Amino acid sequence: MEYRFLKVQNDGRGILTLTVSSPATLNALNSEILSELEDFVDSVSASSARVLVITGEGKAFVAGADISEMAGLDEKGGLAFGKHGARVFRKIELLDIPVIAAVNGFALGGGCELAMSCDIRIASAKASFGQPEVNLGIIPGFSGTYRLSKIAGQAYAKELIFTGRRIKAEEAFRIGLVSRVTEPEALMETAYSIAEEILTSAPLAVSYAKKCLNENYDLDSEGAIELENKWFAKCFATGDQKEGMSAFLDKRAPEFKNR
Ligand code: CO8
Repeated sequence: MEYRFLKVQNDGRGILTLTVSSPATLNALNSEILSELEDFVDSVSASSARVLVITGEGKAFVAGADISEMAGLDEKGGLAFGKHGARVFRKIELLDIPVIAAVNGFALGGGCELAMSCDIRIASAKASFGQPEVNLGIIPGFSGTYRLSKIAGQAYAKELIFTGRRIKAEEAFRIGLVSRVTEPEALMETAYSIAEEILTSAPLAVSYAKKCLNENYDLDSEGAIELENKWFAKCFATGDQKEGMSAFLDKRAPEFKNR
């Protein structure tokens, strides 16, 4: 499908790149972009892609939800808009394949929430993050209160959300919001080098690891340990486990078949 606000690039080897592209409004997410994003994420689920990289065009990753669209909403409209974004971001989080946010610039409000729905976040030294919603009379509405608390701890999330303060990439790194900070020109190369490393791993094992990590996020220790036992055991029903271990013992490179 052709998109108005999304650019999709397929390297032909399993790495997809999605660029949110509405630079005149710093890639702010309106309903139309969210619908395109949802359609794209659904298509990724049905594809043979192995890694998805998400970035933004120009000086922003995504500068938030579209304030001009939100300005006219009433309570019912706010609920619908919030649910739309939260649903799309949850779909990203639940994709079977790893998703890397390559944060090139402003990741504010819904933009920070989009990044937090990705599995891995890396940032350009020029990037900045924040949940400035209180400055507009609202609170984060695309699951930011939940995910930021989980990622950075509730005290930090409360400080960031109550103040609406914008933080630089280095601070985002210090609090664990991103796992690497790169020179701006090295951002995409770094994202692709992580993606390349993932491509050498057994695809099903990566997908089981993601499911396990996602599912144990909300469990207590007993539940999380039991869940890991379940996913670990399931690996032994795959051809990739047989191949991975045979290849190691035969001292050759594995040829994973994703089954
Ligand atoms: N929505 C709509 N338009 C935007 C947005 C946005 N979030 N951000 C920037 N723009 C537009 C500007 O209005 C401007 O348009 P124009 O050229 O027509 O005046 C253009 O983008 C360029 O922006 P600036 O001139 O402001 O660029 P600067 O480099 O000077 O500043 C900033 C960049 C600091 C990013 C600044 O644009 C800014 O503060 N933007 C708003 C950031 C923000 O508050 N984001 C959070 C929005 S709220 C949100 O995301 C809630 C998510 C959950 C929603 C749930 C709903 C129920």
